[in-house]
Amino acid sequence: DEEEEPSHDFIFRSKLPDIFIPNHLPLTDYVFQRFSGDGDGDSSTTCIIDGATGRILTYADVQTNMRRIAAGIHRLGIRHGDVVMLLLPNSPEFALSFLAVAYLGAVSTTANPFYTQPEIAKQAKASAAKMIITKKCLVDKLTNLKNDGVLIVCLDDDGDNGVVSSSDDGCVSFTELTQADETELLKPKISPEDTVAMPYSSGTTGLPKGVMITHKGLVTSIAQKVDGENPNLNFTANDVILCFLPMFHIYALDALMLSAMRTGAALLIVPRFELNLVMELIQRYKVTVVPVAPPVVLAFIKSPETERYDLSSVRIMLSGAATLKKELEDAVRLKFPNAIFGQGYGMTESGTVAKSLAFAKNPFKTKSGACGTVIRNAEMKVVDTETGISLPRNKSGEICVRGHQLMKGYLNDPEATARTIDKDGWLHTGDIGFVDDDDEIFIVDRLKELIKFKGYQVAPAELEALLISHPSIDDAAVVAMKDEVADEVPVAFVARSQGSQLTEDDVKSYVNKQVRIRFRFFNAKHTQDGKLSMS
Ligand code: 4UV
Repeated sequence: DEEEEPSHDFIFRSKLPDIFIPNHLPLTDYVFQRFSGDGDGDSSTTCIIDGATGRILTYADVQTNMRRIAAGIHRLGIRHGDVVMLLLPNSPEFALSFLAVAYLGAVSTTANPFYTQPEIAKQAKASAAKMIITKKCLVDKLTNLKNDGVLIVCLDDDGDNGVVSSSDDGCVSFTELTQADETELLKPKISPEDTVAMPYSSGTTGLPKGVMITHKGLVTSIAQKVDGENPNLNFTANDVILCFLPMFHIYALDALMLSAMRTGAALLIVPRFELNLVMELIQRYKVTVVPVAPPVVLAFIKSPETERYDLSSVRIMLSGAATLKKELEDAVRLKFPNAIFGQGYGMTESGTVAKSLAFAKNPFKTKSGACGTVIRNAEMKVVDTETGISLPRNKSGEICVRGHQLMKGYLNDPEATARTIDKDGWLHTGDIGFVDDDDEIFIVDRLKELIKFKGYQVAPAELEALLISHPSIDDAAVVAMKDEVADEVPVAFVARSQGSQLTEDDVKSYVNKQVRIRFRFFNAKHTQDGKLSMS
């Protein structure tokens, strides 16, 4: 017992019992399990609503498209284990491409469509992507990669216009994929340990790395939320789940898109967050689930326009990806009279770590400011950051998590993998927090370098490396500064080389050619002990 044997780890678990998780299945078999054989799903129900056009895809449409696109990319030479980059804004095509690549046993590396040309090239090369699925308006950023032999598949900017044309810019039209003959492709053999998704994350330190998420890992993560008699996150076939959070990021991919499909819910896909458009869509489609990140919560709170829309259909609002202040949580509740509000806590490397039990089918009472309770079929401990010894309830330390949902490791980086997942299988999150008497988790600080700008990752090491590469910069240090809107913003301390007249604007324009990161700037100088201080 944890109280009597302090020499043993204090291990925290969900209040929900463990369940059977069919994580031997390939991801797409698992996700559409209810729609196959004697499953109880009705394939004629809505799976995807395209918020941009109103187009609807049923569960039957999505599975047919998935198999056709899989056959199409197979015909273009993509095989089991090959990497395909998805460089797409939120769209039905993002979902279909991801599913098709998974169905084929290949790997999707997802990238932010706002990335600059060098950022895309870096990820495409590091992941050895053989194909990039993207939109016409982004193709210009891919010229060099195309010249290096990467296949570019391109969606028309207005979506799929049904015209097959291998356009003269050397890109394959996406329509060619959706019109492929699915019977050409034999169902590929997939092992649960095969990588299916490879988003990039800097983790606890250093530069962004490919996070190898397996079929088994994703199936486990989805099941931990939405499976069982009393699911932790009770999505049902009657739900309309709004998705403006970026689908290239683990939060939307795992906890929204795939979890929605597993339960037979409808996913309303929106390309980007625009407050009034989002409220209009909530009203029009009677949206029941609104997943957000803290800056969106703030936008709702500050807007007087919320009064103009009928938001009464919303029964769940969940926030994640960054710290949400208790006051914001309390304030946003008032805007959604019928919604249960709660948080989720996760990480690219581990999928969902915690979810509020207020979202369970048979819900529990929860507290404002908590980021959930550890998901079922998993273990959590909190360790002293100096000694590594595990701590009891109400004591803050580094949060560690263990279970089949964790990543397999970082691509080509066994050292970084070993630093993150220890020999006993514990993933060290780099987050500081505690578990209270009711099993609720509170995050109070961050041990790792990572900066979270509006919930997006900014790796200080990346920005520092770039700054130092400037001939007139001697040294640079990047840290996080608290910000009301963005949660955190990166701040760079820059030491100019002697005699340099370099201005703040020079530095910003140099950086912005390379990365999309916006940051604040301070002049700095070296102190005698070799550290940087403000000048
Ligand atoms: O790697 P990443 O960018 O990943 C995320 C994932 C968020 C998810 C995932 C699945 C869910 O079901 C869900 O609800 C949310 O953000 O960044 C990971 C780091 O972001 C911080 C924390 O420092 C993580 O290590 N973070 C994520 N969620 C929270 C958070 C939160 N609720 N409160 C405070 N910090």
